[in-house]
Amino acid sequence: MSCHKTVYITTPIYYVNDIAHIGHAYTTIIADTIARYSRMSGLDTFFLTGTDEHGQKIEEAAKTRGKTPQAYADEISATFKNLWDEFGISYDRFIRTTDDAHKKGVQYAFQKMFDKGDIYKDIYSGHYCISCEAFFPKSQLVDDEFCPECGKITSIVEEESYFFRLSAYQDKLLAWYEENPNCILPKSKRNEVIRFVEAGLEDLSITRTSFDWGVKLPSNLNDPKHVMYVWLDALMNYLTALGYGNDEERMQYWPARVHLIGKDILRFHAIYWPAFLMSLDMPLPKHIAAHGWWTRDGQKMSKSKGNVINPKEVADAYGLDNFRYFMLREVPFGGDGDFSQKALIDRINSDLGNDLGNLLNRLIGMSQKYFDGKIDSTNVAKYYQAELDEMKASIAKLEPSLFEMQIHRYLEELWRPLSVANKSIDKYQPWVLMKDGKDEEAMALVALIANILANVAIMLYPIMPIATQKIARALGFEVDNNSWRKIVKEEMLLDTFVISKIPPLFPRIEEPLLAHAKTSSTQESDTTKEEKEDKGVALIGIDQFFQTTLKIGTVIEASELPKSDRLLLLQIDIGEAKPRQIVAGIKEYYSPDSLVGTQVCVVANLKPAKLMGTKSEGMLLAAKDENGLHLIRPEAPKTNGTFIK
Ligand code: ME8
Repeated sequence: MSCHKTVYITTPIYYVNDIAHIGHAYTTIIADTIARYSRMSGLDTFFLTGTDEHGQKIEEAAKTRGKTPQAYADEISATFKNLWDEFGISYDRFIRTTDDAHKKGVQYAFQKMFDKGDIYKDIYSGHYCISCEAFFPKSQLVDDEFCPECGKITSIVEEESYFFRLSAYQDKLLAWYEENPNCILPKSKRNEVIRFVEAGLEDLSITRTSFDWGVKLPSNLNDPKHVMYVWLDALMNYLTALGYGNDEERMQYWPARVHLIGKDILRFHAIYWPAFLMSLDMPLPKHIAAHGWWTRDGQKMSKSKGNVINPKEVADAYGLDNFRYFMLREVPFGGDGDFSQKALIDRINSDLGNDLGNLLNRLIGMSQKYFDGKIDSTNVAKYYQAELDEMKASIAKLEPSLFEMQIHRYLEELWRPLSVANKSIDKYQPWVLMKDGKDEEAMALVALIANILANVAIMLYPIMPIATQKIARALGFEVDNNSWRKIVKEEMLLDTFVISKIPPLFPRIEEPLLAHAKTSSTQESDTTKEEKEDKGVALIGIDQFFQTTLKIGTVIEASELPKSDRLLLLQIDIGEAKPRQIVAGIKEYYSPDSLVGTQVCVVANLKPAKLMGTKSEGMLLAAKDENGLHLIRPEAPKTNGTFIK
């Protein structure tokens, strides 16, 4: 990390098309963790989050709820802000793209790019995915019409549009990636971006005329029918939040130390954003860090899929700090993680309860029993230098891993001193030392444990701010810049101190506390408690069922997929212009010939996938038990393309 005096940390600004789920909480908690560490270590820190409120997706979401986009955005934006407040997220500013100052700043930037000659007017004709709010050239579409990101059908747009000369920035972008090996984290993601840019960039359409809900162009362009492309509007928030194009009050925080995002929006941040910044002659962010997805049963959790888990429900049941620890410890940054209550409970009982909580309880017990709670560290180094050194070596490794987003490593490393402490108690047995009259040595051991816990409490504070403050207070100090500097930076031991008794911090959890950790905003409100608890199976609303499009089709061609023992390649007429190609794992049960001419049930809106290198555009319904696998078929012939309800 380069040495900046200020640290600017951002989360994505979240769309207001529905309330937050644990994916959003994850990004925000990582950002909060870094902001807290940064402040604790004395750096001048600015942490930004907020909501992204314009665009076609929001306009449509508001319309279906019979609200104006502004009223709808106000409502949902408040739910995000309230959630972060309840979670104690330490943001310095919550920006909304409907703020006047933001809109002014975006117009200012547009004008600057226009004056520079980077914006021109033309006709856009091509495909647009409303769900991703993204244009895709035909070459990237799946099957000429489906979105390569989310698999939904794209709409064809042909309208007058202003374009940003993205193509002119291709070489400069490649040079930036080249010269800044850590600009995109994790590094594997940087390679993906480089390959994408090397394949060639097309100019980017940055205005729309077919709807209204967006920032208007600067008035002197005199083109009132255009609104700005939502991603141009949204990305600019990182600058306008600092006063760009207005009072410039907080511009000293630019460039950002890190833009934290999920991998779904890497392209916008790693390609468009630096290109816009180059056009504006602004310095580029130090890091764009893209984490993986939280999945549910292997599927990306998303508002549109309706398979989301409500972070508040989890935090209320299991404790906010425990939830924060779990999310950051469970998944290596950049990787995907499947949410399960079992994994959460294991982390709480084992890492927090056994390793940390019990250690604190043992310390409290020993210090009360042998020394009336009064401890001093005078002789720690005399008896336990090796243990102290081991602890210091671990603590010294932590800071760099945090800023490189290796937070799971950070936590892994932070647990080593705990293990040193737990092992030391078992090895040196303070009760034996006391019995043998070695009080000084026993005191030093208890003080060693207390000092290890003090270091761990400080370094764990950014992740678990509540519990660690309790640990620190039990040891007689507060976690703050002062204690961080003395204990962590200057490696000083605690002086004479009194250990006070506190109730156990991590009581053991025996079984899942949530009947099913699931709440999606709108559908869930109709679900009764009894329904929720029904056999522990996640119940869905009718809307969710209808998110799956099921159709009747007829197999018109079938063949074996070369080199596969399991797969058949089928062409199925489901009443569309072209047959669907489906790769199905039914070779053991059906010969290709026996299938041709028969009817099947097809999942028709599944995101296309590749199986053994062959594209598959759907799935067949089948049932398998001890009598083998059988396809599900209509009882009587049905017209191809008939919907199954
Ligand atoms: O993309 N797992 O907003 P958004 C992990 N408005 N993180 C997830 C997740 C999941 N399953 N689902 C969402 C937008 N996220 C734009 C951003 S920024 C200038 C504009 C998190 O509401 C993750 O951080 O769709 C992801 O990048 C973000 O939410 C997308 O939020």
